[in-house]
Amino acid sequence: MNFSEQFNEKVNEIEKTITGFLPGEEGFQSVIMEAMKYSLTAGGKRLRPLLLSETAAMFGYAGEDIAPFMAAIEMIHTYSLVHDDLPCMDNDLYRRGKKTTHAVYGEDMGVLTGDALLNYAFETALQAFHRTDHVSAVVKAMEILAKKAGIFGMIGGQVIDMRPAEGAKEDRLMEIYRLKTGALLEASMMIGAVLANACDSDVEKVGMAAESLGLAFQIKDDLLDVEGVEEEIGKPLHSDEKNEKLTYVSCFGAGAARKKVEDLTQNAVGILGQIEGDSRFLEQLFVSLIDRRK
Ligand code: GRG
Repeated sequence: MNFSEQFNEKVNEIEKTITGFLPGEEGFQSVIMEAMKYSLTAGGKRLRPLLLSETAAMFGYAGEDIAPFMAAIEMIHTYSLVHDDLPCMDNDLYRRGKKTTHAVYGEDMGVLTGDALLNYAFETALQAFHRTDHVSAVVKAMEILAKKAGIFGMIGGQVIDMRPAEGAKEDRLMEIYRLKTGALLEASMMIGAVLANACDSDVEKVGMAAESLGLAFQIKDDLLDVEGVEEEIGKPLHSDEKNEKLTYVSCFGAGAARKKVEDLTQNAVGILGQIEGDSRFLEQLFVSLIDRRK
């Protein structure tokens, strides 16, 4: 099988894994379960659960404690998008070619759907304790998940991004990207490594590779916002300009941004190469993201 066949097969499996953890639609509050399902099944690339399971696989691990974390990280990612689309943040009506959650269910339910996904992510991840003999690895994975999603990770990055710029432009931008985008990619790969019982130095290297990948991923996202194809991306272009956001492209130009995406990706691949294990699929995945179209 070539890379894209392997990729499609793995993503199809991930779809089943993730939807299998969704709560049943029941009770007077069933609209919230419906909205959680709507947002979680709206057509994401599933990059974070894929990074998680493939990092574990690189270390030769495929235990049952992985699946709850795969679902949990995608729920956290989805909550961040649901909240990011709200009128008080980016105020977007379309994502992935579909109406955003608040556009379908109302702003009140949009807020609550994000909250529900975040909380349910931890309820889901906790199921890993019932699927492992290696409790300390699951504790470590929970710590990574909580920290990287929070004020020292994704939420922290979003806070800096929402505030008027202070200090050096490039440093500030990179810090936003490292936290807002990179932190969840780092969490995904580090959790995979931790569950696979990788040594501390390998977990650290995996984190460094993911950090570099995260920066590349966000700069590519900036590029897609100015030169992507609206029908492929599934939302209007130029949203950064509309929201007066500084981006790598607006600061340094599209050419410099493309070069940066390649350099950061090669750096990430190089770090993976320093780790013993079969990293071929992950390396191909990293490189494939340079030319992603959505
Ligand atoms: C609201 C707490 C809170 C955080 C918001 C993650 C984020 C911070 C905002 C979402 C918008 C954005 C540009 C995030 C940067 C990360 C990013 C590029 C997300 C899109 O990830 P993909 O491309 O999404 O993996 P799909 O649609 O494939 O799931």
